[in-house]
Amino acid sequence: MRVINSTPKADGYRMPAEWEQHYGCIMIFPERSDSWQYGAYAARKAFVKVASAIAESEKVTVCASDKQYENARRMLPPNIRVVEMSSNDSWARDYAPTFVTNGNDIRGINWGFNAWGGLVDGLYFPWDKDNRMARKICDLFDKDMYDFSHFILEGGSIHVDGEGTCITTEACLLSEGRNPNLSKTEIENYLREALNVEKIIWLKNGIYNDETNEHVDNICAFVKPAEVVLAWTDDKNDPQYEMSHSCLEILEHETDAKGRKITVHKLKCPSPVTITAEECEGLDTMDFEPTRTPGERLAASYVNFYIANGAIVMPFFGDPADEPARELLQSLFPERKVIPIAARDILIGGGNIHCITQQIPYFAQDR
Ligand code: KQY
Repeated sequence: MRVINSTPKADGYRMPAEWEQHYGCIMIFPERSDSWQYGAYAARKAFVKVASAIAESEKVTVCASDKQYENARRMLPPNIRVVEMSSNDSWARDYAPTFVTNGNDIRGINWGFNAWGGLVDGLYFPWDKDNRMARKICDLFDKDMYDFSHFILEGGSIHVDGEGTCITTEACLLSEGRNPNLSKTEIENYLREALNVEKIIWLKNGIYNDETNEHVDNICAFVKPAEVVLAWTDDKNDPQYEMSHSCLEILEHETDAKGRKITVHKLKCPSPVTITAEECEGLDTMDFEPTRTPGERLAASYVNFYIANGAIVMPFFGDPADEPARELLQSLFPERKVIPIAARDILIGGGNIHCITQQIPYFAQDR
């Protein structure tokens, strides 16, 4: 693996949109017992369902620790590749490489990772193994790498349309724990160079109580050029109401990189999902403190879906809003089968299906 001493923009590489046909997906097998209740047993089952649904239409590689390797190999179907790789947790979107393509070759971007805020408001310590994963995965796929490790960014904090537009949130990218010495303009310049975009749309915030400092991939996602879905609620008493309305206001007054107005599809959230005492009982402590407390609201949103070549793999929460959300996504992606997965056991870890999957574009030898 070569470390490339320039930028994707300078070399004519760009981050593709998630709906573009692609090679496959990377995931990381869950294990840590302070993130995932009851020793991550139920989380592993949910991850297997997600991986299997994605593998119906593209290649899936799952990274598992030495301890979990045999278990992962046994639980995952044979068409899924399992490789041994150490990590601190299982958020492939955030610290597997962000891949860029020139239409033929692909290269990875290695962002700096500090567990969503480092010593300011990070979610665990240490994060060194996660921070090494982008390099290891570039090596695994024999792909060259752009080194942006001096810039802290997680893959879940950006969404692109593949045509020059990036959406992100101020709450996350301007947070104290990431790049406190960079101005908003400097952060924009990093995004322009790395993703090869011309326009960055800044939403103010994301989903209420989202511990990533409100990643965009939970609140708003492109579904096609100049069209997004936005997590929504009509309940004025819900703190999410103001947050979603503020995003709508921004999106309605924005255009994308090509000057198009943006169509917004409201994707109604489930009723607030909270963690139970029994689920909290199943979580180990971190630094002698409980990681969650009974009644804590989890950042549940249907926007956190994955676009596979032949499917939309979306979270279900056992809520009356599940079915309308499925119908909306099906109408937006008529060529893909929507596959709902019961996702509570993933949500307890702090994210959802988009957060645990990272996409890999096609590269020459696999076309
Ligand atoms: O991308 C994400 N949503 C990751 C959340 C990490 C939570 C750690 N408990």
